[in-house]
Amino acid sequence: MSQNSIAEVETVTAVVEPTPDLRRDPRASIKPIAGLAAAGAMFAAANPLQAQTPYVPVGTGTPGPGLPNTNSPVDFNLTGISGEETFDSFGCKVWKASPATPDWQQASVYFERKFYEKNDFLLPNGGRIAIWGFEDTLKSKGQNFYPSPIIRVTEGDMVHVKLDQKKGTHTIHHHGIEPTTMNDGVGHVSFEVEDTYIYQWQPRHAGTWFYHCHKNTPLHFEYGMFGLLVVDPPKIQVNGFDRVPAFKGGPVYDVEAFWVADDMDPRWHTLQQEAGMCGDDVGLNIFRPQYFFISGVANTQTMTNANVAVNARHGQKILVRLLNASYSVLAVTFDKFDVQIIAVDGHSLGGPEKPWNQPFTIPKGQTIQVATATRYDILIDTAVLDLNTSQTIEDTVRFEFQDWITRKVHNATSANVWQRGTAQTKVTVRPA
Ligand SMILES: [Cu+2]
Repeated sequence: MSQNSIAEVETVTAVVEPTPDLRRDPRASIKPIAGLAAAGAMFAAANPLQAQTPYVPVGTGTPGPGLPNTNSPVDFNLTGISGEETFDSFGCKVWKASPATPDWQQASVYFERKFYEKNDFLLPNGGRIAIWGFEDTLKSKGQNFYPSPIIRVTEGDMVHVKLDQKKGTHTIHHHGIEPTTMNDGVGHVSFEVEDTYIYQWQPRHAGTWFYHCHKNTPLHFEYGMFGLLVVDPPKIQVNGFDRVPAFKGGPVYDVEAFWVADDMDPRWHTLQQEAGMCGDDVGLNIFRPQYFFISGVANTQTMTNANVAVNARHGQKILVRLLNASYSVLAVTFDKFDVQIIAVDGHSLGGPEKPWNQPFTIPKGQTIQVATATRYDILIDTAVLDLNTSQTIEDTVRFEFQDWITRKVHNATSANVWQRGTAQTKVTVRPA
């Protein structure tokens, strides 16, 4: 285990080459950033094949079935499923266990996620902070990424995700996937994982989701226990090539980007795992973020960082998967491009499965307001934008982190850029 994430990012960089045609492949274009930790972290499962043309996303799991189901059977009398559930009887006495997965099926895709605690995460002002997250012990063992590595699967996969954790208790909630209660990772309606548990679920709808710990959720999420979860539809053939649309009947895209917004209040990163769970007041109603990140990149670096800034060519379609993992209202504005919202919270707009709704356009200069935990799938079709295709066009994208009550940008007048609740990046479209 290296001392901080910079080395880890360099490790990733060492095994991949930048894509020669500027097609954006987030997992193959990670560059180290001097003085900053964890850039590009969630795309650690580098796959050079993704540099191929045309772009075809690849799942991040390992072919199943994974491990056998050897833990002890569930005692449902001890879970929140059949037991009496009141705050006094259960609220801070959640069942802690490591049961076997009920209704076990053979997996087609297998993942491992192990709890990590990292006390020296480097901040943009040179300070250090404690973060927690999930380590992918199959694809990037020993590397502690923030946000945690992406889980990417295909509709209909039988997915197993083994949580392994050695400190306190935690869970994994695959947000929006809606598996059975025991596999939903919500401690208060089932159990918290004491040692290991294999979550089993089957995604039904392609889209952008995320996963996170659901124990003492506001705190564990703030500590960093989250990552993106992408479900792809089955491949289709376009002009003789395998392609993967955004969803069944949805657009095929050439360039894919991931923007995960997060903010950190350093005071929260000093609290204990169970702080506040038994009704004690530890100040979880007061959130004063001091640091702001897009996809693990501090706001001082997002303009140029290859894991945030997007590169495409005229005529290409760009799909941005945006998650607001911050506790602020996120305001996102494209200065030059009209963009289309084609899915919200993992649910496609339009297409054969959703004939009752439609994608909608956000004109340039108009702000997209994104609540906490919300995902927007943003399509930028450079072919329909009125651009001079012989020139390189740069669009500046502005992010504002607004206080959830006052709606003012956090620390807007701070003399320190790193402390202001703003970030910028750019989308560059070059001649084909
Ligand atoms: Cu946790």
